[in-house]
Amino acid sequence: MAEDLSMAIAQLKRDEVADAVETRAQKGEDPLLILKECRRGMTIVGDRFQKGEYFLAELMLSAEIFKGAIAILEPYLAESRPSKPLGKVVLATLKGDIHDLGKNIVATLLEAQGFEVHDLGVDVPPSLVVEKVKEVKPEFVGFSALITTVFASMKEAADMLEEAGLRSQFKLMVGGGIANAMVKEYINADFHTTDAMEGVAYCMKSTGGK
Ligand code: B12
Repeated sequence: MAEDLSMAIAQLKRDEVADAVETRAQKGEDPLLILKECRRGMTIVGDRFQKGEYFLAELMLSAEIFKGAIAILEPYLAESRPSKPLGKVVLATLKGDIHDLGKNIVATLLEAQGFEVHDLGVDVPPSLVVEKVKEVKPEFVGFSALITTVFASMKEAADMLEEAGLRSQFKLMVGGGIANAMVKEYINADFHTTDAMEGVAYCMKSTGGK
């Protein structure tokens, strides 16, 4: 069953994916597990793209199919939203990178846990992050990074935040396909992950939640 959904995404079967996600969510399956399988399918799409078996058109179609799956899952993911905000989070995919599917998932999950999320979008100039941090004074800033060319923008944003004297006021997280210990160290972040739920757990723990 799990294989089926990943493969349906990998094979770009839009209707099959939507049907499977809807049916399984309605049956009460954990939406996070369903999401994980969808993501596995996207990894296969990425591998095929890298091998030259898929082209940009297929990448774009996979993104549409994935977005459809998220739209179906969103109400299930957001079910337990508490009323009082636990803290504020500024999220961004920085200049040079337009991938946002992962960032949007993190935003949904953080909101579901009661965080106030300020999502700056994609291809965000580092100066905008600094402005937003000054304005909302978040406890967390999260960068989403999928493509290696975004390293420089993330470093620039982190340095600008440091120079503005803001860096000690929040925890910096980096997530997405290229987030690893080396990237974390390079931008002097506090936390890195390739899993949205780990990011949410980190925010919960840091704010004294479970
Ligand atoms: C879909 C896709 C696209 C779509 C994006 C649509 C969109 N709205 O996002 C489109 C078609 C636009 C696209 C374009 C390109 N893409 Co693309 N794309 C992908 C693909 C297939 C899937 C990415 C994805 O959405 N995965 C699903 C999400 C849910 O996973 P995720 O982002 O990792 O997020 C999870 C976690 O990481 C975490 N997370 C994410 N962010 C954050 C942030 C925080 C704070 C936290 C806590 C957690 C967290 O939460 C999520 C859930 O757990 C990947 C393949 C892959 N293996 O990733 C390639 C891939 C990322 N793309 C790639 C490339 C090369 C490109 C292009 C340059 C292609 C081109 N020639 O034009 C352009 C880039 C344009 C640009 N300037 O950004 C390469 C990048 C290589 C590299 N390392 O630099 C990849 C890896 C494919 C490959 N194997 O070659 N792409």
